[in-house]
Amino acid sequence: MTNNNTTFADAVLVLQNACPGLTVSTQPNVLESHGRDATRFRNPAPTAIVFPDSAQQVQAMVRAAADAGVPLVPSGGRTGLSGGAVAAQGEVVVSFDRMRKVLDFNAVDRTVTVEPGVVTAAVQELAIQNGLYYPVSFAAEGSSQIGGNVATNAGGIRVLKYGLTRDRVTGLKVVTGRGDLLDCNRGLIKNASGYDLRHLFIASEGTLGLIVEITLKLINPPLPSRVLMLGIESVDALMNVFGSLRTALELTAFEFFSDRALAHVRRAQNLPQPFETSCPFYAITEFDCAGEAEEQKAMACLEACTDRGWVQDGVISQNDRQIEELWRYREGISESISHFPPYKNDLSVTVSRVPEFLRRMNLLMNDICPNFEVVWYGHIGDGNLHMNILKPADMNLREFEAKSHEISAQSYALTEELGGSISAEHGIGLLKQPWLKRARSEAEIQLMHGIKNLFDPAGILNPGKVLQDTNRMEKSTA
Ligand code: S2G
Ligand code: ZN
Repeated sequence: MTNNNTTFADAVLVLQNACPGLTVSTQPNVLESHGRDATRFRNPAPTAIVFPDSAQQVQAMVRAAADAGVPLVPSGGRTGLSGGAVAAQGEVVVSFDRMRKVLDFNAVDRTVTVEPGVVTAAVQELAIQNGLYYPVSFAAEGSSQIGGNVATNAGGIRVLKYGLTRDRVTGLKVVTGRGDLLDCNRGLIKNASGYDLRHLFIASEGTLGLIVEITLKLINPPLPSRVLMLGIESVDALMNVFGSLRTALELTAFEFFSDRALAHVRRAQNLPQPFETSCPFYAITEFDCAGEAEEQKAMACLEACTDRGWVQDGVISQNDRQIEELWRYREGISESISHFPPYKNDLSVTVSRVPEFLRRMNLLMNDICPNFEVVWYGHIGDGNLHMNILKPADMNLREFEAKSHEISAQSYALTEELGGSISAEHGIGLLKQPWLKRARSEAEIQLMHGIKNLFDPAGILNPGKVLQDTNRMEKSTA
């Protein structure tokens, strides 16, 4: 039921009446595909999927939904990893698949303005076609949508040099839960006219407003780069190599993964052993290499790291094809373990705390869940580590989630002790909502509820995501 006893089926009529021409689907296969994201811990159960084709349709629809108390779940490329786009309680899913227009490219401002349904890779391609570069890059970029990237502040592999999606957004049009259309910052570089509301909506996961237009700042194309893949003996050695390379070179990325991650991605993608030596850890790093000078610096640094025993073995790319081949070892990991499925922990600490965090978390995992396979990979360069617990084949999903939840009670307490976050880039969504208090103080959570009530007084925007839904409490499993 909605707030005022409108049944969800009637609710769809309410939306259609308010929004003539609105495309609606209740086809079972569409309800299934569009009622979820990339997570598999909740079964999709939306009432309908609506496909608005303009900001005006979104506005009319949100106003009607707010009046009738119809919960709306925004949905982009459905690549999310925290259940943020899952509709498991009869909500109406708002898909942006029909809002895929590139509205403007400005060569002087070096900006592109797009609708939320434009795929990330299409923005990257458009930048290249205009002699520029959109630097946010990650494995799902071929299907994720820009609106979802902004809603979760997507990071990816080159945050070390280029920052996150937030750093690229210069303008944002958003329909709030009141149905107001806000035009935040209007593409300006400087604008000191009060609170920058743009930054409230970025990473709000569709709980404060529905993003209907984004202006993104593009940059000069990167210098030619080279990629090193290195076999590393220990966590301390990994951090020593990172420190040495970032001192000697301009790094764009410094990623790591464990030997287990390598085994999974090699099996799934039929990749050869990268080099002769097998090691507990592997690093993949990319650096600007305009010519001979940088290459020599890289080789000298590598030699020094090898002499110190930090690097056991390694390979350097000789051409663009090899750059792509080496990145496959890192970018293919997520896909290679998705079938288990994994219970994903997207954790971050300050870079200086990575060694202690990795060491203590590994000891904790060995102690409390020695029979679970834990696969590590992630972005050492920005302190974001992905700890994936794989579901054992003989354990059912519910039991696995319950056991993983018990593990989280301890792993998130350790993360909190080290001043870290229980969600670095995937968002809180639905699945991490019970653990929000591990990353944010009670005072902050209360303020977030106040902000939520201000922008979405009817509580219809993605209820139960990020914050506990005060209207329709999902039983708290914390
Ligand atoms: C990564 C992608 C999703 C995952 O590979 O850096 O953020 O599997 C992830 O965690
Ligand atoms: Zn990541």
